[in-house]
Formats: sequence, structure tokens, C-alpha cells
Amino acid sequence: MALLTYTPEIAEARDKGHPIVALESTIITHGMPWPQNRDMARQVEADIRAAGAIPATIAVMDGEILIGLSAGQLDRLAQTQDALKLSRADLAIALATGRTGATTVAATMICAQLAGIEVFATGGIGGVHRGAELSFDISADLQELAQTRVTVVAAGAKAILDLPKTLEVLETLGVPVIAYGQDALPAFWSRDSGLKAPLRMDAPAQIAASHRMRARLGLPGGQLVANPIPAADELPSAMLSPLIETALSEAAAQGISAKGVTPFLLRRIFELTDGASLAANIALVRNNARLAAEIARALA
Ligand code: PSU
Repeated sequence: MALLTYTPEIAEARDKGHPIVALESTIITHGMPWPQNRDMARQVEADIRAAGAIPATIAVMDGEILIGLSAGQLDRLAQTQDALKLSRADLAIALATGRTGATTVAATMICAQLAGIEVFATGGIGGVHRGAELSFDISADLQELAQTRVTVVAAGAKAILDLPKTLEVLETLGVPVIAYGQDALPAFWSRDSGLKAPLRMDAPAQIAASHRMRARLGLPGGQLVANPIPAADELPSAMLSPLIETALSEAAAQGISAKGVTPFLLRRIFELTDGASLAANIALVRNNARLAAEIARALA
């Protein structure tokens, strides 16, 4: 059996060299509640089409890597309560045992590279969790960016993380962190983390050119493009910070660890903001999808 299963649309786009943007699925199963998760996934695919590229939502269903989901598959995945959250460590095991799972940034990058897709849009990558000096909780997304050649467009790293430490690790790993159109590193729900991004670029064609240049240099690994949430959609960090602290202390009190931390925090912040964090999350993913489509077009 083939390792990857493409929708007819994506198979054709690959044959013709049309621009394709990969999308992940953990944001669907673990990042947002039903049915907004399904609606978001459809909307983001429509945004990519409107921007002149073909969307490829990636997931593992019944032991197959799907590059692109049908409407029925997306509906089913979005309602699967016990979908695995797959990363580099468990992707092969999910396939070998016929499981269904959503791909994180790390696993989506691996699948996108296998499919020859060079650009990928998400909300926010995983990073170094606060308190990592004790817990050692560092997302596998960072290592993946260091070794898999896919340009990832995100709204920075999630503000629930320790952003200075996340930048330090990315620097150590040699991952270019490129703020798009501003000097500051964005912080997911807010445009400005208060930290300066290591790099800045203002044009999708430049980002595409540096992606190509990394390949010519023989450098493994991808680029992280940190695209700020549109100003109209951002949540002020002064409002958000105390709510993040509340969610973090609840997670600690309940002993939430490993893969459970990020979904728990996103769900609690959704509740504590009366849904405002979800609206912002959807807005930033759509914004990232549009930029990723422009980069993919510049690469095609
Ligand atoms: N972006 C979002 N929501 C999410 C994610 C990204 O807007 O839920 C997911 C991605 O799949 C990312 C994961 O890989 O969160 C990070 O999980 P962890 O911190 O456990 O590595």
C-alpha cells in the first residue's frame, strides 16, 4: 500500500506543480471545540483557495496518512474524541497499528516533506513550556523545525509558553525565526510579545527565496515565519496574562503533563475569555493560511 493517500485535487496539483499549502489536524482535534473546529478547518481551506493555492489538511485515519481530507473525513475527524495527538515519536506506531490520529506541527512537517509540500500554515507552534527548567517540557515541534525542510507560518509560539526560552532553543537549533512585517516577535493572540524577533522579512517572495537558499546550502530544517494576528482581532496581553497564569496554575494543581498541557491550557483560556480566545485563534490561523499561500505561490 502507498504510504500517502492524496485527494484527486492534490494529486493533480502535485503533477502540475501548482502551489500547495499543508495544514495540520491537531488544531482540529485538540485545539478547538466542535463544531467550530470543523468550520475553522473548512474556512481555512477556502482562504487558501481564494489566495490561489491548494490546501492539504494532513491527518492519520485508520492507519493511513491522508494528504487532504474529504468533507466526510474532516467531519469524522473533527468529532473523534479519542484521536491520538501524533508527533515524530508515535507517527509510525499509529500507522503500523491502524489508528486514527491528528498530526501536530512536528508530524505534519514530516508528512508534508514526504508529500513534497514545502509550506505549512498553523496557529502557533509548540515550544518551551514555562517551568521547563524543572519539567523539561519542550515541544518536539522545535526539533522538527531543525531537521525537516518545511517553511512553517505561525503567529509565533503560543503565549502560554516561555517565549524567551523558546527563542533560545530555536537559536541553538539553527532555526530562522522570521517576524513578518514587523520587528517584534508576535505572541499568538497578541501582535507583540515584547521580544524582538531575530529576523524580519516583509515579502513572501523573500521568504520563498530564503527557503530555496537553505536547500542550496544543504541545510536541513525549516523556517519559522511568525506572522502577527491582524490588529482588529488581537487580544490585549494585559487582559490575557492573568488568565494564562490562572490556567497554568490549574494545570499544575491537576498534574497535567506532556501532551495534555497545551490542549488543557487552550480549553481553559477559551472558557476564561468567554470564547474570545477562540475567535482570535481562528482569525490568526486564517491570516497565516493567506500568507502561506502567497509563499507557496512564490515557490511554485
Ligand atoms: N496551533 C493552534 N492550536 C493548536 C496547535 C497549533 O492554534 O492546538 C497544536 C499544534 O499541533 C502544535 C501543538 O504542534 O499545538 C503543540 O503541542 P505541544 O505543546 O504538546 O507540543
